[in-house]
Amino acid sequence: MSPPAASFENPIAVGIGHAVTGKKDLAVKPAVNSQAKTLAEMEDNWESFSFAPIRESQVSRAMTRRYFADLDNYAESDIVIVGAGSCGLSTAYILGKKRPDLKIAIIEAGVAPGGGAWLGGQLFSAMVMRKPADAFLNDLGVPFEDEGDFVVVKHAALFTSTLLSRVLSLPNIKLFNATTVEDLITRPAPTSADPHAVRIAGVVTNWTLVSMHHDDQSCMDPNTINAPLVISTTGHDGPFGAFSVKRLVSMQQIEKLGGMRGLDMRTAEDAIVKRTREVVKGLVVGGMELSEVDGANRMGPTFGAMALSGVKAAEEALKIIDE
Ligand code: 48N
Repeated sequence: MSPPAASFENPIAVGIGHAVTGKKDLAVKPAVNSQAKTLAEMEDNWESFSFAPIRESQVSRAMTRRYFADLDNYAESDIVIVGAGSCGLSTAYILGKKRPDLKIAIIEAGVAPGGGAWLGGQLFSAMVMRKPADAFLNDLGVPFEDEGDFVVVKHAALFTSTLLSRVLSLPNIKLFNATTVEDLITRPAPTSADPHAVRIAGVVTNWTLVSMHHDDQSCMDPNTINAPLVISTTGHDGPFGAFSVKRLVSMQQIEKLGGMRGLDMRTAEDAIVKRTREVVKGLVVGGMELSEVDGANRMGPTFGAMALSGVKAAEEALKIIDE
């Protein structure tokens, strides 16, 4: 008989015997705090060092209970953000701060969120943002060097890790990483112009490794999250880039993609921020995914438009949610 289930209240399961071996497990003594209370107390004291006792099942339960409680809680979300790159995270940061009453799920295909914002460009580390995006950095508390018309964050990872930590510390936001949105939930929303029009009503998800292998496996059915509003910021790059807008074309909700144009920093960033919007009912698109919709130019290694597209996407979302 396996040991009684541990619980959040009583984090200790006492081993009472192993069904398989029949041996009496050593009772896991009630956890005691390890001797040291501060790092200083540990120094030069390693021979007497020990961690508090643990049982492997406690670790499993500590992880799985929380994960599945989150899945249950966010199965009905107020907003789903697809893609945790610089635009998606900026959107989440603004929304999560402004509206602690909203339940926001972020779905990120990569194990590591952040998208293309861990490096400034190519393999260089400094991140450039053109003014007035420095206002976002000030709000976030990220230091930068002022170069007149633009500012430079000494390492892109400083921006992305700060933004990520702010977002993940918000109680109304849950990040599901290593998870892909592989389809959109739709509801009929016919209009006089299009009797087949739909509105987006949530997302269809799967483990990313599963989403990448539908061609060589079958019947790996997905999971779902219902939400009245989806904000798609899936970028233009990578295995799933521009996912949602490509799906809108295949569902015949938009006729065709404009296709991202060549690099022109001077026009690209203004266009992306200004055009961040609800592309079809229930779906706001921001960041570089938008360049694929409208045929906007790309801007290359300057990130102000990603941050401010996130600010605009949050604003558009609140207009829709509060309609
Ligand atoms: O960083 P990205 O790719 O996208 P954005 O729009 O947040 O930022 C774009 C920016 O990094 C640039 O491309 C810069 C400015 N360069 C421009 C240029 O001209 O070259 O983040 C998108 C995130 C990624 O983390 C993907 O893994 C994720 O979205 N993603 C998805 N997550 C879940 N489900 C999906 N279907 C999906 N598709 C992409």
